[in-house]
Amino acid sequence: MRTKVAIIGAGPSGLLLGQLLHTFGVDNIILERQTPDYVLGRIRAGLLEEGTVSLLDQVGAGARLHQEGLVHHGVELAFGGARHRIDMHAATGKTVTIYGQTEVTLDLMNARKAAGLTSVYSASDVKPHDFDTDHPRVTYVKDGVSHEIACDFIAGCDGFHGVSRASVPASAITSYERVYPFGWLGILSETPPVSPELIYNNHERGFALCTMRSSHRSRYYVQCPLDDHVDQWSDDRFWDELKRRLDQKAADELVTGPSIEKSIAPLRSFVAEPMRFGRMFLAGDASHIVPPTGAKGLNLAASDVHYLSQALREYYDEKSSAGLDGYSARALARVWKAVRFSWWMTSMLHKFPDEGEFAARIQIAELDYLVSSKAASTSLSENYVGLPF
Ligand code: RFL
Ligand code: PHB
Repeated sequence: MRTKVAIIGAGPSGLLLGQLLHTFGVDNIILERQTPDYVLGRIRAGLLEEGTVSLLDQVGAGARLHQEGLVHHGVELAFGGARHRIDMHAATGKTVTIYGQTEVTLDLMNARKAAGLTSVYSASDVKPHDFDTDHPRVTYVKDGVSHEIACDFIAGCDGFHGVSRASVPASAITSYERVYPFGWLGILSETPPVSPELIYNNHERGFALCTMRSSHRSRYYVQCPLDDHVDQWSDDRFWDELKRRLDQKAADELVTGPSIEKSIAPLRSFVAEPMRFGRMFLAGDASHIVPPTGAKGLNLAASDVHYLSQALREYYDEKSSAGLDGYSARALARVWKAVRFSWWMTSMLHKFPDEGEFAARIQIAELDYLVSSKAASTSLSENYVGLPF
């Protein structure tokens, strides 16, 4: 088999890259380790920046998003028992859209199917080869049979635990990492959201986030110890802990119900540099991870593949390698700003087990400044709605 771009991973970055390349006439094949149902079952991100929405529009995968997505103009910060609204739209003229990653993935899968592009699911032992030469290849095994794809370029869109970054010699890559001493326990429930906009809560018992997937489906998170297991968290225990971390009005209005999903995610900031190794390019979680506090992970995956697809279009249409040569620096400049924002939001909103009352008071002072200063709340808004790309 031969293709121009072999894409490893059918998460949001691989699928969106595949569709963008298709609109530019660049053929591509996607290799994915899991089944489509497994990929669709991963409940993750829920908040899209305008830039991400316009990329989905650009590839013809935005129709359902515009029908079902919830457009938010503001966000709430709760601390010291009170809630404070930040009007992001007034500050920036921009909004964010609540639309689940599962739905984004499904829409992109359907667009790929409609375009008749090749995806190989349940591909095992996927390996990139010879990306330091002009003739890269990817090998994989499907149903016990070995296959090889010859290509011009490889796109490593295979997430944090993928094979692409792991195939690069250690001497060629530098990693930067911060691991946080807590996780997020999240549940999904078929209940109306407690409030029309998201509420980020700083509380002495720990952080809590009220978010949603639709007008009748809620998503809530509470900060929990890293070594907690979901089995220790009955639904009743979760709702009780969440209520204790909310302001009185939200606690009174919270509608509880059985969870339909419950999981714990560790929090990490991670960046691997560079994002290009010869003819292999990394994008999305394969090259960087942010804690979910700023809702940036999926949106960074989208800006990476935007830059990469532009560079590949330039290569094929204009015979210029300038975009490919500049990809890593261009993507990383945006990545690091989102890494900074997500780290800052995480630091300001969570209870750090090894830090005392001084750190807690500094957090409250910062939050108080944020909601009372136009400059500070504009800065938060600019980052939250997404820096331009
Ligand atoms: P993904 O989604 O991990 O997809 C990678 C794909 O590659 C496949 N794969 C392989 N395929 C073949 N061979 C191999 N050897 C392979 N190894 C792996 C995997 O099966 C998978 O299908 O990475 P991608 O595409 O870069 O997308 C990144 C996003 O999924 C991620 O950044 C977000 O989910 C992060 N995130 C959030 N991002 C936001 O923008 N807004 C949010 O509100 C938000 N909330 C979240 C989040 C992530 C969370 N968790 C659990 C990590 C909330 C949570 C709780
Ligand atoms: C979500 O809806 O799952 C979500 C929203 C905002 C975040 C993190 C997660 O910061």
